[in-house]
Amino acid sequence: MIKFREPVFYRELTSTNTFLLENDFPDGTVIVAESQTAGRGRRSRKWHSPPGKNLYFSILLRDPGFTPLQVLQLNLVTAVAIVKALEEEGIRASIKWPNDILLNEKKLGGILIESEMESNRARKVVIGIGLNVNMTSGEIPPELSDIATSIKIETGRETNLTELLKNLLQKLQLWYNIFKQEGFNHVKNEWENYFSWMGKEVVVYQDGFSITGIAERIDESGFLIIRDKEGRLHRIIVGDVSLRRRDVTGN
Ligand code: BT5
Repeated sequence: MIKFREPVFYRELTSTNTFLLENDFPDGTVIVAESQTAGRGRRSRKWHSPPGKNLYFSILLRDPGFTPLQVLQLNLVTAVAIVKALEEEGIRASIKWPNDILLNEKKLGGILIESEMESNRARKVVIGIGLNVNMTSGEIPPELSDIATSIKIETGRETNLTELLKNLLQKLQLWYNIFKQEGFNHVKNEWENYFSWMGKEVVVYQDGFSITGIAERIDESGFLIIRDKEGRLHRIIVGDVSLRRRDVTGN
């Protein structure tokens, strides 16, 4: 049974993920920062983390016993919990495989999971979540203005950060326990309900080459299955998926 501790708040950290990775906190620790000076995405990309407006937090799981595949699946579990929490706030977000949270096709949030493995089992897993909440369009740097959004920008509504965090942590704890006790299959069905690109044409960029096809489903491991023009199925393990700006009929 996974149980989180009461969140610990910091005014500023380099990165909530780094802070948990570099220190020796107990299982279930939740670290929240008002701002991050070196917020990170995957592959050393930057996470824009201005003060006071958004949520930046990380959760530590010690010896959860997860295999490398389960650590990957944790991305999808986390995404389901986030969209479920948002749904309760009246916000219908969707998921871009594997780890982006979208609202009206723009990026509302991201997930960064980092782990320390030993003999194929996770000794330490840090789940980092960044969610754009009350940030206005003027607070989004120009290079992100086409791709990023916030709850405030999309709904015009101000959200109470503490309440939202509480809701998110409840849902995350619930879904980690469902995942741990009942396995990924339970999460998979939920995940597919929120995958906005299901049945759409996508381009997958991977190590310098790309595959175009229809996003059909995710398999029992959580990998994305796409079907190309020749009808061949491709199983996508990691990579950036981006949707083509035209639908499948070419309109
Ligand atoms: C992610 O990476 O989407 C994972 C982001 C995780 C951030 C959290 S905040 C708390 C914890 N502590 C950390 O240091 N990190 C985690 P990736 O899929 O690599 O996407 C990164 C890309 O998203 C960047 O290259 C930008 O294009 C874009 N981006 C950066 N900041 C953004 C923001 N605030 N909102 C939307 N998009 C953003």
